[in-house]
Amino acid sequence: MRTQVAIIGAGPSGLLLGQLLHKAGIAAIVLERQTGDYVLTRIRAGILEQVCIDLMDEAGVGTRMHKEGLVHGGFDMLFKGERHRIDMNKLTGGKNVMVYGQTELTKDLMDARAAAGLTTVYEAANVQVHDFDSKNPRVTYEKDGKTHEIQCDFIAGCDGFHGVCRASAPRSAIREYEKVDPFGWLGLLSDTPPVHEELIYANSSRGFALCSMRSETRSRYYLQVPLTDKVEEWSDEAFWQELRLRLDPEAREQLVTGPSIEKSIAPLRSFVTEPLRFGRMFLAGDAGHIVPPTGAKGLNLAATDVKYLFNGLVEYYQDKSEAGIDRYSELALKRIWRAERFSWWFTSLMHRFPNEGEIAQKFQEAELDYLIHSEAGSRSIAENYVGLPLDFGH
Ligand code: FAS
Ligand code: PHB
Repeated sequence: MRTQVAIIGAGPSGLLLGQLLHKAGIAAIVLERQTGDYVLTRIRAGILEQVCIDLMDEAGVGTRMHKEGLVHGGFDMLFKGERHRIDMNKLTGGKNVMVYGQTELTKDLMDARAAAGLTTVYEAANVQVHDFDSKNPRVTYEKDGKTHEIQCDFIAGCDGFHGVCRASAPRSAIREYEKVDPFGWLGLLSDTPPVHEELIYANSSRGFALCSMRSETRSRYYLQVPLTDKVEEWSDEAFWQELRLRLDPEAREQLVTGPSIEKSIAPLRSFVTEPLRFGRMFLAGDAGHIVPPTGAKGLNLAATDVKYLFNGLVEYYQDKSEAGIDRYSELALKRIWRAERFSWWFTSLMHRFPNEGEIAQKFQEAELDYLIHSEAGSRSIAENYVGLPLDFGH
């Protein structure tokens, strides 16, 4: 079988790239090791930056997002028992974010791909990438007891943090930067009305908490927990009890609890691969980098990697120029490191770090107090949270 671009991974990165390429008349096949249903069971991101929203529109899959997504112009920071609103819309000259779950975004992309009759091979086992340092890269995989081969011009490694593409890059050609945080996030999804109309990020002496949502009837909550915790050790009641202890009196009063429909613990890490290109194989999304979810950047970074890579591939096929694909890694990494820095900073500001003593909490509260009462400080948070423009240049 032959195609122009072989995309490994049917998460948001792979599916968004496939959809953009299709609209540009560039052929691509998506290979995914799981089933589509399994991909949709993973509860992940919830916040879309404007650049991601625009890309969904460019891919022609934004209808349900605009109908069901919730536009948010701000969020609350809770510390020392008091909430303070960051008015992103005012501080950024009118920018907002949208609450629209990654599950829904992925479903929209899956449905569009199926409706266009495009090939996605689910349950593709033992995917391997070959000869990506030549002009004739190949991908092999196993399905229904047979080994299949795809010849292509390019391989897009959209296969996430545990994928095969980054692992296949020559060790001598790759540099990996990593910082693992000494805690995780215990997430709970429930069909209960959100505790507040916008998100609440809480810095409490007991640990970080986040009150988010997926709609006006479905809530998403997170608690910072030790890495040694196991999700089965957390009953729903224990979760709600701990969340109450980390909230302010008003939110505690407003909180509507109910049975969890999903509960999981995610580790927090900062991770970046340099470069993001190995011959004719490119890494995009979590395959190339991971951010702690505090800044809601993971999914949005994946979307902008895809846009930069898509632009380069269009330039290659339509203008016969390699300038775009040559520039991909440098362009994407510039934006990636900005988001990594914000996500690390926000995580450091809001979480309890072991062995740092009570003085660390006092430092955090003093910084939060400064930021909330400084227009420059609040604007810095707002600008980073709504996301940098695609072509932010400097
Ligand atoms: P993904 O990991 O989503 O997709 C990669 C796909 O490749 C998967 O479907 C996988 O099955 C497939 N794959 C892997 N290896 C393969 C192989 N060898 N062959 C074929 N297919 C293969 N971001 C936020 O902004 N906010 C959050 O709250 C948040 N929470 C998260 C919680 C968890 C537990 C995790 C892991 C991530 C979270 N993220 C969050 C980040 C997340 O949203 C990612 O940024 C997003 O899924 C990136 O999308 P992809 O790059 O497509 O990677
Ligand atoms: C979510 O709703 O899953 C979410 C929102 C904001 C974050 C992280 C996760 O910073």
